Amino acid sequence: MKTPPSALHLRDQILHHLTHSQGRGPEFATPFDWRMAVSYTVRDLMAGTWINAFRAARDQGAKRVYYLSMEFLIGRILDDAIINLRLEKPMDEALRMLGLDRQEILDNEPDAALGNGGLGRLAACFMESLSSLQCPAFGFGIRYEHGLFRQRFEGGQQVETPEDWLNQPHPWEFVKIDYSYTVGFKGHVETVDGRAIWRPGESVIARAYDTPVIGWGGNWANTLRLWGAHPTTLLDLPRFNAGDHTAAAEPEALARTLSRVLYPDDTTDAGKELRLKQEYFLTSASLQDILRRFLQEHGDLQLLPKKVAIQLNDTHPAIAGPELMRLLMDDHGLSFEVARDLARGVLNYTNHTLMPEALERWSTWLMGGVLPRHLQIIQMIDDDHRAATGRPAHVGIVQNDQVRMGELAFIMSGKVNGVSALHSELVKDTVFADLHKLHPDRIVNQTNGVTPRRWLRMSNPGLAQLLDDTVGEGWTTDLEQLRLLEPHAEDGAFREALGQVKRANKVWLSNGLLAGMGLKADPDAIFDIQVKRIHEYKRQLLNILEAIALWKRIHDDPNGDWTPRVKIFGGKAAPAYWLAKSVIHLINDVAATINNDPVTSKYLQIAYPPNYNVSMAEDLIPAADLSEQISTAGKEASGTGNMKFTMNGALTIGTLDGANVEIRSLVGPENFFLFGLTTEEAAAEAATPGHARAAIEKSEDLWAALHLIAEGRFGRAESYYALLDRTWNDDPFLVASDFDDYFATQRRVDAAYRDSATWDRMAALNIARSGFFSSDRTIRGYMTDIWHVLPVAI
Ligand code: 4GP
Repeated sequence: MKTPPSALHLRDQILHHLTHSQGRGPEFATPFDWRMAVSYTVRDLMAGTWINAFRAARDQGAKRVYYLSMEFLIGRILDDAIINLRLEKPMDEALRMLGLDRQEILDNEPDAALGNGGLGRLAACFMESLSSLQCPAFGFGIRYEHGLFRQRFEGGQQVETPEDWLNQPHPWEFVKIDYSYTVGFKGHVETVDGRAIWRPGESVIARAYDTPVIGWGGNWANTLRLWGAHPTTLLDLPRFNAGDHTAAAEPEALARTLSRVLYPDDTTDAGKELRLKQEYFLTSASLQDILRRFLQEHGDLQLLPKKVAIQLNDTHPAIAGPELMRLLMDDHGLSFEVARDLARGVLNYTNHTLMPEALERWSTWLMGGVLPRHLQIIQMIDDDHRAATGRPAHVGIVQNDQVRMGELAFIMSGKVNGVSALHSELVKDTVFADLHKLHPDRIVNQTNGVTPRRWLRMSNPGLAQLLDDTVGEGWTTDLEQLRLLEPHAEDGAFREALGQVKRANKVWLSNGLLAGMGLKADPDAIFDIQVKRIHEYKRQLLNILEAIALWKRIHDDPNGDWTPRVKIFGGKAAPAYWLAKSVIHLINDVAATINNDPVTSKYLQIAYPPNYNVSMAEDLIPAADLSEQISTAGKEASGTGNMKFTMNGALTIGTLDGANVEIRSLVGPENFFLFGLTTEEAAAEAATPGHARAAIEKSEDLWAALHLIAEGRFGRAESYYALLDRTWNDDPFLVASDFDDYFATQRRVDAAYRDSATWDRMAALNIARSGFFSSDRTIRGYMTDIWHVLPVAI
């Protein structure tokens, strides 16, 4: 652990950067200037460590990990860096000396929203754990100018606008213009002297933008390298001079489009082509960079598997198999067999979902047009695999004129992993059942985790302090030490202190909700929170229907002994997913009615703050009493939000899905509110004709809730006909079948919450038993079982 600098030193450095980096005197400086000056001051404290870490890995000839991901949902960096460098105290003091408001500085930083959901936030947690564990690694991604869209509500409906985080200087990155690679597309393949040569028809330059990721204690930093796309020729000068100014800028426009947005709508052919190009852009630039470094450090290509481990985060970078083989065969002259074995020796693939829409498929027509040489290599890989395994005809990469990226990733990987115990078994039984039979040792499990530095120490300082005072600081790097709390769960004074921490977090959140959306939320009510992407399988619909049914019951008996509750939702729907958007609309419409009902509003309120992101999660999760993890069993691969809530002392209401299964078994079934069908039962139910209608007709509460919507009690009924129709007649995610059990379990939650000693005891045990869900444990698992890499001493 490094000795942190003094407050005086920090103050002087901040003033130095204000003058010399921002060009401002203190009396003219805006919050932005101050935030930049503070960020540069903190960055200065990471740069040396960062360079030393890289040097140590190189000098020791260490094996490196490369994490390829289309998403890195980093969020804000400043506070995280302050915490990991252990600068909290001197920095607070320095800011005080300068008369600055710490929170104002932190809130000035835009979220780096370079991701959509779980997969991207997992990648960010992994980057932090890799550095904290001193595992030499690079994260490779795309420097999206706009990241994920910003969400607003208009008339209760989601409206998307571009995120503009790069519309201002980004203080954390270092541009490495010498690390620039040409990435080609289209064109044709020629054979010269028996060797294939791809002559691309278009190309762009990928340039490295590096952000150091500092680990706990400031001993090690790895690199997050984001590729920005630049034109190969800056300007078509002859055309410009001929007066055709717009056409002259075409090369620039072409390149910029590539790194402009995350998830362009790919319902059109142009959108599909752009998405495939983005995936190839990331993959090709990263592999060229990996090979360059490897050849400089080790020379002999045969050593690749000993020195390089590449992780493919979902199928998005699955073109890595053919691309690496292309580089090895076409540029380095290796044979197909040697290139294939080397590629399989370094590549591994993580599957993050069983949802069919996520297992990417590209038409051979598109693949052949954009990446003609890769399509040839994919055919060779497929033929070779068929010959080697004698597999059945329906198994393989190219089927029905489509290239199946899941199969490609599987066949080209040494290991394939799922992200929770249940999910990994389902991967074996469902999406990759045939391939698993052929390669029974390939699929392994690595249950997800989250970094306790950001998700406890940083986002919940009150709880972190209580934990430090009670069991010492050791949990920060060894989360299993939270077990030491168990005996304290029986101690009334400790429970009291824990309850006070939670209440303070709820007051903070209430103030935020009041300021942000004018909602007065009672901090003594149950704070019941569901935050995640809006998706049918995650069943926000189940949650809002429960709210309607409860509202009706309160209305029918306004003098009843109700337990006050504030239901909080957060999340975005994919722009083209209209059913999910209809659920957003419904939640907002129901909220508008319920929150304005004088009879019920002291018992039930609904808040849906727009534009859920990492920073909002950091405010919401520490304030939660109840964590909603209510997906249809068998559909959520793991979840990581569920882990964050548990660690922060929320109790879970959930199904036996994803990592909920492991959470429940670790915290103890008596400390978890379980409901709903199991994976097997859900599959059987979904296959039963008329299941939805039958379930609705059995349930008085659900029947009433659906009728209230259909009668137009919450906004215009026509807005919800499609949603209602789907719920009555189809309901593939079994909202109706699980409704009554969910409703009854929520009433058990109400009763439990009234006994605060019991509730706080359960909360304490949830925290104490959450140690398994540290991403340090997950990364150690990858290091041992998949990457075979060791930490490096410095
Ligand atoms: C998510 C899964 O939905 C979630 O269960 C899991 O915890 C997370 O990946 C990390 O493994 N999947 C995605 C996606 O975010 O885009 O498929």
